Amino acid sequence: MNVDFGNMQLQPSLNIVKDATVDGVYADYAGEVIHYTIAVENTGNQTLTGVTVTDPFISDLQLVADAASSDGELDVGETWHYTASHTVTQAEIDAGTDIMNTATADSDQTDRTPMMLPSRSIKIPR
Ligand SMILES: [Ca+2]
Ligand SMILES: [Ca+2]
Repeated sequence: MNVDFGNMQLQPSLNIVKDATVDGVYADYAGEVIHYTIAVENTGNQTLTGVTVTDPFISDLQLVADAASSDGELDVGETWHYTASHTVTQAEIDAGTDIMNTATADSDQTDRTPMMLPSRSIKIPR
């Protein structure tokens, strides 16, 4: 049996968006917590499975459990949300360098080019 898919091409695609917030404009003391929200959207035309988000800088990355994520499949047009945080260290304050981190999203269907998000920086006062 032949099935004609016409010109339909499978184009798996992910988009990742991240935001970082901290009380006030700056991370200005050790122990202050930076909160991250990460959203991963299926911008292609194929259901994505095995979706992972990694960020070596933050340790408590958690998928928000909801109707969209509960089936383990990131459907076309669907967005999964993640939360994470980082507690500012004295060493980071002393270094005076903006706190940057980079999240990467991947899936079974998009394994050739993991989607990397440009670093989002939190300023440390100088
Ligand atoms: Ca602050
Ligand atoms: Ca789903």
